[in-house]
Amino acid sequence: MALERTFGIIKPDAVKNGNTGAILAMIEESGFRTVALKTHRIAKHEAEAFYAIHKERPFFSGLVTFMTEGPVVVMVLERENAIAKWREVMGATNPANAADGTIRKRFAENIERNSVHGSDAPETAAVEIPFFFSTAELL
Ligand code: FUP
Repeated sequence: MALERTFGIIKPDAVKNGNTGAILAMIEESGFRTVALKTHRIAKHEAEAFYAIHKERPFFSGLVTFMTEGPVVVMVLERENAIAKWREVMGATNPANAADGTIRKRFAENIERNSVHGSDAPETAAVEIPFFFSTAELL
């Protein structure tokens, strides 16, 4: 199977709580190569654009406030079947439903402050990767 790339974020709750290193270790132990990785402070207009698909949802403004409250780590991860595998390692959106051994089960506070983001399909990854990374950063 061919290598695939996905996009991930270590969200403000996890960075603030000092869980960045543990999450990166879980990523590497799961066989991903980090193609690109950097810290970033997401601006309000960036969060609104990134989550535009949710703009009519009741949680949208809280989500934007949360994603802009502190620094995040944005990253591009590569392995076979990367998109599905990263979603598996992350666990369910709501940590109450996340499987044992997943990042969200271990670190997430609740459905909003849920520690990590991952692209949910190839079309999403194709938009999310260039949202945060230039071509030169991905060489
Ligand atoms: P996921 O792909 O697992 O990140 O989940 P969604 O795309 O459904 O939701 C994106 C983000 O919106 C979640 F990570 C957290 C937030 N959210 C809420 O705050 N409340 C909800 O009820 C659903 C999602």
